[in-house]
Amino acid sequence: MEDRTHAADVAAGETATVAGWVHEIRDLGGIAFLILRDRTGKLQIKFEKDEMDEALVETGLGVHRESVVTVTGAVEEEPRAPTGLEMVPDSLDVLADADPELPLDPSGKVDAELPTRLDNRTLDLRKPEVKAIFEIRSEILRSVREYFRSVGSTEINTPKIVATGTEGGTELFPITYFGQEAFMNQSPQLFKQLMIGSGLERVFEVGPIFRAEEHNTPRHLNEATMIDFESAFVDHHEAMDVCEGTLKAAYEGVAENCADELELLGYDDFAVPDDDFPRLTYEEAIERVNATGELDEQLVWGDDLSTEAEKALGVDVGGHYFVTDWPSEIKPFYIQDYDDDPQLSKGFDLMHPRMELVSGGQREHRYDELVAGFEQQGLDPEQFDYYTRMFKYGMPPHAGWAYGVERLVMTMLDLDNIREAVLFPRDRQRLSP
Ligand code: ATP
Ligand code: AMO
Repeated sequence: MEDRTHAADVAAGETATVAGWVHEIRDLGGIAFLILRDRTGKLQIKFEKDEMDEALVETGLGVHRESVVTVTGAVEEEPRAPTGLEMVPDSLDVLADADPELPLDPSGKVDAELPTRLDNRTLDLRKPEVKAIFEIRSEILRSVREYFRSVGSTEINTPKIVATGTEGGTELFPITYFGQEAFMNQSPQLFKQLMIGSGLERVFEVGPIFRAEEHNTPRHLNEATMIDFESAFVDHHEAMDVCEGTLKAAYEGVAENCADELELLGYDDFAVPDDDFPRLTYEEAIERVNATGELDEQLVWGDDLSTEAEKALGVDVGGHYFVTDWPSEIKPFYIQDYDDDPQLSKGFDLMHPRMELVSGGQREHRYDELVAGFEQQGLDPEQFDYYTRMFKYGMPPHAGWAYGVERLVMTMLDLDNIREAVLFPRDRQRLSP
């Protein structure tokens, strides 16, 4: 519609054509209002029954809520209108009628439970505060891409149908691939590493990952989006620098470009983290968490950080922080160990006080050590030949990491459930829409 003006852009004294959804009809007797809603906001359309064409009044006030209409008319100043402007219609066309029985109320007057909202996501997203989450998610990805460009990183896309898994702790979704066993990929890990030996050197990917997590939690999905980064000729500390820069760039982008969305979500004090994120070693982290006295059972060296431990440490630190130098045995085979202490790895996690956001580390780039690492973790290096082989032909030292996008959105906006941060979540119960 070439001549369409958005609700937020109409000006008094002009004739305009607006298009959108019927948000509400308020009939006061002699006068009635149709509130039209589009992507940018709302506009009041005034119907003075005795002074206007009867057919126009009938169509305008007979239309069901959430129908799609286009209206042409003169825009006038009206201090009593919510936006200070209203339109007096010359014509109104119903482009798509809506059933009067709505499965949820997009005006937000009647609350709906999350499952109902997700079953009717199209209608749910008509609520400005729900739409705002996805505008912010889009801004996060835009600013992250811009940041990656500023650090000389090339965007790549790697296969999602693969022959092997990489992330030990989580199950794979099997599929059949022309009679052969195959899986949905859990992580771009091995492919992004293969790019380190290529001429690209420094790469990133934003893409889906699939994990057959059996459990149902507010912070796990079975299909999630990851932001992966991998760079040649850096160590794990330099990788953490980029990881921290990425998060700050995402917050800055949102602070700069999503003021309206933040306001809708009730943020008047949205803060971009500006301090350096503390880098605790794993040993310091468990000592610190034990000292809080919050755990029923003290952690001992070798334990993973439990959900309770992550929470207690989060409260104690009070902001984002890294945990570095993890015990080798709880980190994957591709993470490099310290030469002088093989029990200790160069893996790290970035934590938000509420949960883990990132895993990463310095990678094992030496062929013999890599193959030995497979064997130590009970994996068959033969199966990974497509990956290990390339380590024989000049693989530079490298490091990298991956963010879960939904967790980034969830922690940034303080959402209770990760499902709020994805349009069509996949969990144990939910396969459609
Ligand atoms: P990732 O799975 O990608 O590593 P994560 O935050 O789930 O990210 P995990 O290592 O799986 O990290 O788990 C972190 C901690 O959360 C572990 O101590 C684990 O016991 C705990 N945890 C994982 N899943 C659940 C769950 N469903 N309920 C309670 N605690 C859980
Ligand atoms: P990891 O398995 O820790 O590391 O995943 C990285 C980050 O992805 C997010 N994430 C998830 N988010 C929602 N639902 C899930 N089921 C889920 N699983 C993971 C988390 C997590 O911190 N290959 C390594 C990364 C690397 O070393 O570069 C990896 O996949 O935010």
